[in-house]
Amino acid sequence: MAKKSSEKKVAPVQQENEKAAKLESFVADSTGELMTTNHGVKINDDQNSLKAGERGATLLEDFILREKITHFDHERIPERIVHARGSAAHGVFKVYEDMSELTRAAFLCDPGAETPVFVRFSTVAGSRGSTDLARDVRGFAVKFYTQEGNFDLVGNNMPVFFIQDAVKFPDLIHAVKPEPDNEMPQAASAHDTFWDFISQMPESAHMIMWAMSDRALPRSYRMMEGFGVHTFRFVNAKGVSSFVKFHWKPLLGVHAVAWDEAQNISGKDPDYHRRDLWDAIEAGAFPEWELGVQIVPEEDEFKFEFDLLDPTKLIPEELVPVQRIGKMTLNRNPDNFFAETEQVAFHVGHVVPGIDFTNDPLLQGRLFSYTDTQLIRLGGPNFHEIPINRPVVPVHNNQRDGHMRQTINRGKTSYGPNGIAANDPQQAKAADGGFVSYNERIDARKIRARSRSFFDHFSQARLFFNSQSDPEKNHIIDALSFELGKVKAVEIRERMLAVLAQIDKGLAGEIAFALGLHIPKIPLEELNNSIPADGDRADYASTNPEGSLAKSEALSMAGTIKDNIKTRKIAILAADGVDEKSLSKVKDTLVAEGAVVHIIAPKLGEITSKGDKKIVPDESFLTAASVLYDAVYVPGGGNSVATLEAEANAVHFLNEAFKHCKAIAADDEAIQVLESTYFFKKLPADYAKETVLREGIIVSADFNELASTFVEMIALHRFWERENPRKIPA
Ligand code: HDD
Repeated sequence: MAKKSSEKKVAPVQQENEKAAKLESFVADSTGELMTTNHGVKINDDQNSLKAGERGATLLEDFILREKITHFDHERIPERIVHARGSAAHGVFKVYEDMSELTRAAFLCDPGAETPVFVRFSTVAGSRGSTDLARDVRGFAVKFYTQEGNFDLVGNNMPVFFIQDAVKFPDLIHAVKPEPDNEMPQAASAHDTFWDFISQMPESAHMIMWAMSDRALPRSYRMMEGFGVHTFRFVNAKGVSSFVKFHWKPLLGVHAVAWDEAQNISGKDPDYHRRDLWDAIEAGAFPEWELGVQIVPEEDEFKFEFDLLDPTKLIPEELVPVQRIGKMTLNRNPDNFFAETEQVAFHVGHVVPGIDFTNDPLLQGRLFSYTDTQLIRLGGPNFHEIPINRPVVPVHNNQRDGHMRQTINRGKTSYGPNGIAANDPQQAKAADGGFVSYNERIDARKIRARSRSFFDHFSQARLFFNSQSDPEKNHIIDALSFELGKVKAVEIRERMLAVLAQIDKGLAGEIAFALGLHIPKIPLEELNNSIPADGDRADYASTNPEGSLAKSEALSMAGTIKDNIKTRKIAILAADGVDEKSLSKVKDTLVAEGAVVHIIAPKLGEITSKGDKKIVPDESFLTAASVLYDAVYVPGGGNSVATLEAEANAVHFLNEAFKHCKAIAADDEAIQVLESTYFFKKLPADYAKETVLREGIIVSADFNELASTFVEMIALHRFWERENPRKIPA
C-alpha cells in the first residue's frame, strides 16, 4: 500500500520561511509510493525491456524503455562558464535597524521582517567535478526573496576584481581556464596562459595579491568574508542617493588552510567545503554572517585617491568604516542539488527599489551577461519560472510563451495599453513600490576609453601586501613562487617580476630568487599592454603613487575572531587499551565547546579500553587524514600508546598536523607517541618542566588543564610561527 502523503517528514520549525513553503509545493517524495512513468502510468516491470520473444530484439513500442532512456540522455545541462563548482544553502536575513534614511528597500527598513535567502558558494575556474580546495577566488552569491521581488548580491570572497572593464572578461577567463589544446591544468591558475595575460594587464596587480594570499584557500565557506565588489547605490524614498559597498562578515572569523594542506585535501576529500557546509547545517550549527555597508554620500564621490567606479579598488575600512546592518543565517540544506543549486540563476541586475547601479564598467557589462548566460545554460527565457528562481511575490506582465512555459496566463490581452482588460496589469506608481531608476545626471560624449582615474594599478596592491602579517606575507611569496614556477615561458616569469617590483621590491626580490631570475627593468609605460590599436602608450601608462594609507588592519586575517572552537574538527588517536577517562575527559570538553570530535583508530569496528569498555571509532587511519582536522589529541593508556607509537600512519598524522601549524595535545602517558614524531625530538631534554612545550603543543597529566588550554589553542586556529624556518617535512 502506498503511504499517505501526510506521513511525510515535516521540516523543523527553524527551517520554515515563505520561500521554503512555496518550494514545498514542487517537492516530490517517493517514500511509500508506486513507480510510474512521467505520464503517471504505474510501471509493472522496471527490470526488463519489451522484446520479440525471450531472446528477441527490443520493440520500438516499449514506451517505458524509450521514456526512461530519452530522459537520461538529456539529464545534463551546460555547466556555468565560470563558478561551475558550487554548493548552496537556504536561510534567512534580518536587518537590525530601519535603514530608510539611506534606502527605500523594504527588506532593509523593517527589523521585524525575515527575508528568505538562497546562497551559493563556488570556485571560479574549475569545472563542476573539480576540487573545492583549488587556489581560487570563491563566489558568494546571495538571492534575497524580498516582498518587492528578488535582490541578488552576486559577490566574491575578495573585495576587488582582476579587470576594470567587462570587455576583458572573456579574455581573463580564457586565460585562466585550462589551456585549449590539452585542457590542462584543471582548476588552477598556475600555468602560462593565465600569467601571460596577467603580466600584460597591470590593473590585475591588486587582485593578484588577494588571489595569491591565504584568502584563496578558505578553511570553510562559513569562515569567508563576502563582498559585493562594485560600488552600488542606495536610494531613499526622497530620491537621495549614496554610494554603498556591501560586505559579509562571518561570525566564525576569517580563516584559511595552508597551501600544502589544500593540495592534500584536494586528494583526500575534494568535497571538503561542500561537506563542511552541509554537515554544519545538518548538525544545527547554522553559519552566520553580518551584512556590512560602507556608505559614501553622493557629494563625497571625488574625495578619494582612487575612483569609486574602479572595481580594482576597495575603500579602506579606516577611511569609511563598515556598519553592520543585519544578519544572515543559513539553516537548511537543499533537497535536490540539481533542482536548486544547479538551476539557481543569479543576476547582478536583480535589484529592488532602493538599490541601484553605478557606472562601474565591469558592473555595466555584468548587467548584460547574467541573463544571457541563463538562456543557454537553462535553455530559454522562462528560467525565472524554475521553482528556486521564482520570487515569493506574484509575477504579472505581458511576457508570454517560450520554451517550457509553466504559467497559464488567463485572458485575451498580453499587451498594453489595452482597453479590453482595463489596462491590467497596471504599472506601479513609485509610492506603490514601482522601481524608478536613480535620476543620475549624465552629460557626456560617447567614448571607447578607460578613465585616467583608473590608472593607479599598484598603490592598493602595496597597501594589501603591507597590511599582512609576516606569515601571510610569506604565504604570498610562496604562492607566487609556486605559480610562476609552474610557468614554462621565462619571458612571462620575468614580466611578472617587473609587475611585482612595482608593488614591493622585497616581494619581487624573494620571488626572483626562488625562480633563479633577475628582475627586469620595464618602465611603467611599457608594463601595460592592454591598449587600443591607435592608443598612445603614454596615455595608458600605469601610475604608481605612494598612497596615503600605509596599512589597513582589516585586510589581514591575523586579527580575526579567535575566541571559540565551534564546529572545529578534532581528531583523537586511539587504539585498544586506551585510557577511557583520558579520552572522554578531553572529548567531552571539546564537544561542550561546540567542536566535532572523531576517534581515529588503526581499524574500524570497536576498540576496547583499558577498563574493558567498547568504543566505536569514527574513522580508521585508512579513511581519515590529518588535513581533514583542525587539531589532534592523543590520550593515554599503555597498550594504545604502544600501538600508536609503532603505527606509521599515526606518527604521520601528527607530523602533518605539526607541519600545518595545528594545535596538538597529548596525555602525559602518551608522550612516547609524540617522541616518535620529528618535531618533538628536537625539544630540549628538560622539556617536561612545562606543559605547553612549544607553540600550540600541550602535554599534561592534568586533564582539566589539558582540555582548557587545548580549547584556547584550537581557537587560535593556527600557529603559523612554526613555519619559521619554512622547511618542514611531513
Ligand atoms: Fe560573474 C557567475 C561573481 C564579474 C559573468 N559571477 C558568477 C557567480 C558569481 C560571480 C558569484 C556565480 C553565481 C552562481 O553561484 O550561480 N562575477 C562575479 C563578481 C564579479 C564578476 C564578484 C566582479 C566583480 N561575471 C563578471 C563579469 C562577467 C561575469 C565581468 C561578464 C561580463 N558570472 C558571469 C556569467 C556567470 C557568472 C558568465 C556564469 C554563470 C552565471 O553567470 O550564472 O554570466
